[in-house]
Amino acid sequence: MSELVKFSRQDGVGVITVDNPPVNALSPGVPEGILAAVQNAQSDGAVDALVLIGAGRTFIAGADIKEFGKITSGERSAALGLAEVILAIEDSAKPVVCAIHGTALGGGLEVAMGAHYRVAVASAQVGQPEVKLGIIPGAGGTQRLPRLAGVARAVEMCAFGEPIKASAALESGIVDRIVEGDLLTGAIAFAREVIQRKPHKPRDRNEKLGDAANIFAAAREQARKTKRGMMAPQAAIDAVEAATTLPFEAGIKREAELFRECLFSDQSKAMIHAFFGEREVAKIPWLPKDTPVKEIRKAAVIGAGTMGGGIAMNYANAGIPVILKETTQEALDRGIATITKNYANSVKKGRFTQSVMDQRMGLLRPQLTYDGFEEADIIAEAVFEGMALKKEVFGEIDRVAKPDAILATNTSTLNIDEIASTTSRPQMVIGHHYFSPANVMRLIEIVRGKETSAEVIATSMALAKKLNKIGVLVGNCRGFVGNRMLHVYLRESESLVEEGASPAAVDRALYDFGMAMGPFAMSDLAGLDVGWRIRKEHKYPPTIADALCEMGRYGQKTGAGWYRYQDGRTPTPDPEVDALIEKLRKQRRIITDEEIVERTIGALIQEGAKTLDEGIAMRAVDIDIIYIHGYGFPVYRGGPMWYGKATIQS
Ligand code: ZOZ
Ligand code: ZOZ
Ligand code: NAD
Repeated sequence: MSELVKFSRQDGVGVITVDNPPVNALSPGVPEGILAAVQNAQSDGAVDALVLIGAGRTFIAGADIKEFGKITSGERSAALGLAEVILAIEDSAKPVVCAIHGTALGGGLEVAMGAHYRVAVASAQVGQPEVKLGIIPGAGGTQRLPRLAGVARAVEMCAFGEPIKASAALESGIVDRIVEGDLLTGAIAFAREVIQRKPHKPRDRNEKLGDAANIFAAAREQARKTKRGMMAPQAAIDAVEAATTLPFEAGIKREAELFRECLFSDQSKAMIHAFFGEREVAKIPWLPKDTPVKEIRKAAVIGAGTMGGGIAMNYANAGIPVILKETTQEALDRGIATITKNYANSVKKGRFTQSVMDQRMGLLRPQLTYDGFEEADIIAEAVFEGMALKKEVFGEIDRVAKPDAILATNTSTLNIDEIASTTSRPQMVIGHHYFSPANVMRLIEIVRGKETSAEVIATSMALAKKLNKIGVLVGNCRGFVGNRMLHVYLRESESLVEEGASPAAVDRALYDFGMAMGPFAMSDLAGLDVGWRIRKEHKYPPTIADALCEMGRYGQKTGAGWYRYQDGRTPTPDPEVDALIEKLRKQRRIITDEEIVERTIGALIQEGAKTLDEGIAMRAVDIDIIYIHGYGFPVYRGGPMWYGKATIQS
């Protein structure tokens, strides 16, 4: 048996154990090992049934994603041979039971669906998350899943990629039993129960394929909206549809064609880059692995505006009690009202229950004083953007915070070292730069000052994970990485308007490029007054955005900015803005979408390269992850640096 797959016998049952840490991926050697074990078992008189299980923390979490790059570069042949291995499992004359704990994902679930039965512990999850990598299941998943779980469930899992819990898998027929107690013991007992039954091949089970009416059109429409610009979700729907129109073998062939198209696309390369990038950014090569990490049990946030409220929600969502301090009752009430509205929206959408909302609200302590700050393990400042105010606030925090508290600023652009210099402990000061809406966007730019301690950095990275965010460590300069790039991107966007484009045309071109929002809608979301303060602070030349602020148009928060907002968040072009632009613009010429994308995204890429040269960004992938998770850059383009490189190469 191969090193990665072990075989033993217990109670007349052959136990095949995949042991390929950390996630038992189907790396070279694993499919071969499973195949050999299944084949040997057919003539093994001491074995009447087989159990396939994963060692360590999980069942098989999928194909080895690192191998995909070798296939597309031609280093390896495209056939992973997995489909044949799964057929061999399915054709076994002795029943095969897969025993699932942790996650059975992608190729892992496909292997499990080749078996005659599946049992799982209650905490297990199963899924076909391939679309998140820009591909579709390529080893029969789109053909066997609808046969086990019905077409609707299969479309949902293959096209949208979210895993489901064991209980839902049981209900939909993917899993046959939930095992209480030890999984292997339960799986062997189950295998012994079914020894006398003739193994029923999943590929022959056609009874659930008939309920497909309207499912595909509705799923395609939903994917167009929620997976905008991505080819894999549509391909996954096509592949599941093939299961309902073609015999199994032809369906498998169709799936393989679609899988190849996706695998060789630029989209999947970009999304695989982002998958590994999300993990890469957590690794800070120069930070010793044994750097102590402080536990964050209590938090305090200063400022309950656009950002402070969202930051406080992040702590409450993670179960950490959080004080929220403001200067006036009115501002505090407004902040709490926004938090309440955001939570209530999520409850209304069924994201979580009212009792979860109540529990989270219960963790928030709104107040106007520094009472209780002495107990906080972290104090996060999110007051107006102005050095004088930040210094004043940090001076106050320094007096009330306990000695080992982390002092974090959410400043967008200001010098962390200058802020730290007003405290008696600059080593405890760091930037935790969140992105609007702070409760939604997953990025935290973690900005280190020249004196920030290793422990504070390590704790900040660990805290990001605890808050379900992605922390990216960057250096200190005006705007750090993300906003330094944003500055040139917004400046270029405004230049396009000055030359003749409308804000709506610029936004639409960039939305069509794949950005979650165009630059003007995004500025309205962030608050035009924030940029205004920044420009005044840094003495930048006046802009059209400044003129809008002078008219009291701060964006979503005042119901008007570059656009008008009748119902809170939906932008509508406004003749008042058109008139202002007409007055201020320098020329009027026709500007194409190509020019818009080239100039704005080009500016991002160039500035990104500078932050890299200067060592402000550690790696190009850090910039990519910052833009994907902080600014809604399309993941299927891999981030600005990846996109820039790909565009130059093509
Ligand atoms: O890691 C989490 C996860 O979600 N992994 C990805 C699961 C996935 O997408 N599976 C589907 C893969 S694609 C597929 O299977 C295609 C298919 O249908 C086969 C097609 C056959 C082709 C036929 C050709 C004709 C997971 C939930 C599993 C665990 O999360 P954690 O937070 O506990 O751990 P992570 O994410 O930090 O991961 C730990 C280390 O493992 C690496 N890794 C994870 N999944 C991997 C993988 N490496 C290779 N392949 C995978 N599938 C991960 O990068 C990380 O590594 P380090 O070095 O950063 O520690
Ligand atoms: O459109 C999505 C998106 O990602 N947009 C890009 C946002 C972005 O670029 N943010 C960065 C701004 S820059 C920044 O923050 C750095 C900084 O320092 C700036 C400082 C100076 C800037 C100068 C500018 C002049 C977005 C996530 C917003 C919405 O997603 P969808 O389009 O998919 O729509 P939904 O309706 O499905 O929303 C998803 C969840 O987000 C919630 N949400 C949306 N808008 C919100 C909001 N929550 C709070 N406040 C808002 N304004 C929405 O409710 C939903 O949550 P669930 O839980 O209910 O599903
Ligand atoms: P905001 O105007 O919405 O909120 C600031 C809040 O701070 C106000 O409610 C104000 O009353 C309060 N405040 C002022 N002085 C205070 C004090 N001494 N003590 C307590 N509260 C005080 O501004 P915002 O958009 O939330 O920005 C806050 C900070 O976050 C700024 O540094 C900004 O640059 C940064 N930031 C903003 C965004 C964004 O998109 N808006 C994104 C990232 C970072």
